[in-house]
Amino acid sequence: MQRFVGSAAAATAAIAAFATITYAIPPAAVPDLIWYRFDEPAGSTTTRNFAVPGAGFPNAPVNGHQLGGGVLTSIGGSSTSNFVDTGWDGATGSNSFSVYFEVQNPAVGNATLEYFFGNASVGQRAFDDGVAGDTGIGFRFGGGNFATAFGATTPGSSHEVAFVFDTTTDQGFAYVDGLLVDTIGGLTTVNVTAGLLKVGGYSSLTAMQAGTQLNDFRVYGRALAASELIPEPASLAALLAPALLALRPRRRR
Ligand SMILES: [Ca+2]
Ligand SMILES: [Ca+2]
Repeated sequence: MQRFVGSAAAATAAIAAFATITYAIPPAAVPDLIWYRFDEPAGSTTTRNFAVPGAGFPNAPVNGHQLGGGVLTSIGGSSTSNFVDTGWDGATGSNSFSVYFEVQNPAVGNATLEYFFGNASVGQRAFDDGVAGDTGIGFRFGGGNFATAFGATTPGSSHEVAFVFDTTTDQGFAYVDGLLVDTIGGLTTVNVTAGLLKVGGYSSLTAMQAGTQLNDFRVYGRALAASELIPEPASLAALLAPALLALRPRRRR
């Protein structure tokens, strides 16, 4: 009995530690185009692109929006002056691509159409409200049809979001916290015009809602597989497994 209590205490401590983990495990693969971790100290005016080999600026200018606390925090306003300048034209041609990011939403939402990122030259854009609904993020892969990350902008919530465009099957996918929530087809490969991919805003339209925080923003020049986007329950189980295995010998004593 004493041993069991000890094991239970260890398990409780382990679970308490895991409870501090906010997000599921991000994709293991290093992005090849864009990877902003936003870990620069407050007041920094550029953010490093950790992608290998990377596209655009190695240190991307951060206009308007604020760094600090390991995230990018939106100040709202216009995307004309408030955005991260990737320095990359965003044109992926007929190649597949994927966008992954973490978002923390303000405690109080709104009904205003606001933009998270996009490339105006092709109308490729991610936005909340409007046709994305009150708590969704819609992404028009090439300016046309869009997939929706349902629930991704619920006020006060934080989520991992991924949009995957597989040009070999001409399908678009939206994932929230590793779970596939939307699949669309018939996109056609229209993402061919050079322009500028902005992060934290889009074209000259409204930047993402003030107080919205982005983290771990990634662009891959390929379609991420579903197996690379690990759902939270699965990742929690993976984290718990070593602790549970460690408990087993004690229980046998
Ligand atoms: Ca960070
Ligand atoms: Ca909004």
